[in-house]
Amino acid sequence: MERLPVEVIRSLKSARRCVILTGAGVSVESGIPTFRDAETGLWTDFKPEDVATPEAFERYPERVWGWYEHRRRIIAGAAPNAAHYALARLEDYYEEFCLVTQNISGLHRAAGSRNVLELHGNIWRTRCSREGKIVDYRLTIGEVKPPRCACGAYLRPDVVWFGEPLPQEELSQAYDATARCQVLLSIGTSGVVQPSASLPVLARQAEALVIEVNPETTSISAFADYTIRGKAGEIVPALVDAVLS
Ligand code: BV8
Repeated sequence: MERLPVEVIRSLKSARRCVILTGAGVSVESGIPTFRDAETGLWTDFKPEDVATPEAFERYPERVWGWYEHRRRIIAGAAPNAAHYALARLEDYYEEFCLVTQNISGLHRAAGSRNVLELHGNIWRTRCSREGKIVDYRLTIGEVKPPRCACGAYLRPDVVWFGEPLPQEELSQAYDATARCQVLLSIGTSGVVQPSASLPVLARQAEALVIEVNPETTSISAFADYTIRGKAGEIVPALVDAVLS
């Protein structure tokens, strides 16, 4: 594992307000494929516009529901990894701490993180595609036809598809926390999807220190003061241990 820059530890230790941004890469060590890693990415078989849009659900409800079923099955077999648990340990160190995630698996909360903003929703929540209300539907893994709401419309995963707005409350809390933070740690995101990918830029503009943990270079790397190349499951626990020691 790459040596952790002393300045990174010093800055994380001295900061009082911290924002974490996570993407699919933080869950790789939990066995959940990322979206864009070519050989394993979930999109390998589909293009985002094929399955993660309201139009796709309108045209092929069973294909879209089936794809989320497939992902629920993968996530149901996954547990939080050392990176998730380390971030949960870090939360109480700061006066202000906000974990902003693009992931829909719920693994951060399962690991004990409390102040989590799910910008793209949650795969375990289901809502009526017509009324928009959350429906307490007992999901059975393997069901390939989307169930129907009492109103007759299809139920859908309560996630944010391309072309759909992000949840206003979570997004404005994420912007506020980012504007106030002294350090933003971006973990396991390619920085492709907007508006989530703009948070490191906003943090930089707010003169916060931006640190990236990712095995690859991403579009966020250009805005990062420090890029730590490596796996979240190894780097993040080492970072947190150093901060809390
Ligand atoms: C909106 C659904 C407006 C749930 C997802 C501005 C500029 C350009 C485009 C746009 C823009 N504004 C809007 C857009 C369009 C679009 C967009 O961003 N398109 C992109 C493709 C260009 N954005 C939207 O449509 C958003 N909506 O802005 O609406 C609006 C306003 C009002 C009214 C109407 C409309 C909605 C975006 C949300 C889309 N939904 N998911 C689901 O099925 O999951 S996005 C999807 O991508 C997931 O949520 C995922 O989390 C997210 C981001 O991907 P990453 O998490 O970064 O995953 P990725 O595979 O890309 O990268 C993984 C990384 O991990 C890699 O870097 C890899 O190196 C690294 N890694 C690998 N192994 C490890 C690791 N890191 C650490 N450790 C390891 N071991």
